[in-house]
Amino acid sequence: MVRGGGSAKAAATQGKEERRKSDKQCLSAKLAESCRSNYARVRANFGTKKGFLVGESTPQTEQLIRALFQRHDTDHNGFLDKAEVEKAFRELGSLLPSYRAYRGIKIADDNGDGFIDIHELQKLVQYAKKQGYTIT
Ligand SMILES: [Ca+2]
Ligand SMILES: [Ca+2]
Repeated sequence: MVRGGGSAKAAATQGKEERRKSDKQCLSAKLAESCRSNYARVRANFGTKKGFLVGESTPQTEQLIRALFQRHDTDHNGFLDKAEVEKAFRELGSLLPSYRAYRGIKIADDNGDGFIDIHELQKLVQYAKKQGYTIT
């Protein structure tokens, strides 16, 4: 019996499904080794495409950093205070989050009230980007 192209397609779909499942496991279980190699493979694939090279800054990086800062407005008052900025830098992997928060606010806080509002956020994002923080 000759197998048609249909079964090959079905197999491919199944493979995709499995991959999606394993991604979900990575997120929920945070269980390391197999997931890490999974991500490494995905990243290696992306690495060959322009714009996904490590260290290259993309608009996407900027958006992700911005989103991260916005997520750290934990009291949802529309401003980032120093503690919130500090937590954001810590999540970015900063070794000196307190110092980064101090510097970042000093640079970005145009009206000098000690808080970062939505208009000042762009400067803070630029500062973070300049320090080489990236989100993958
Ligand atoms: Ca806040
Ligand atoms: Ca301000």
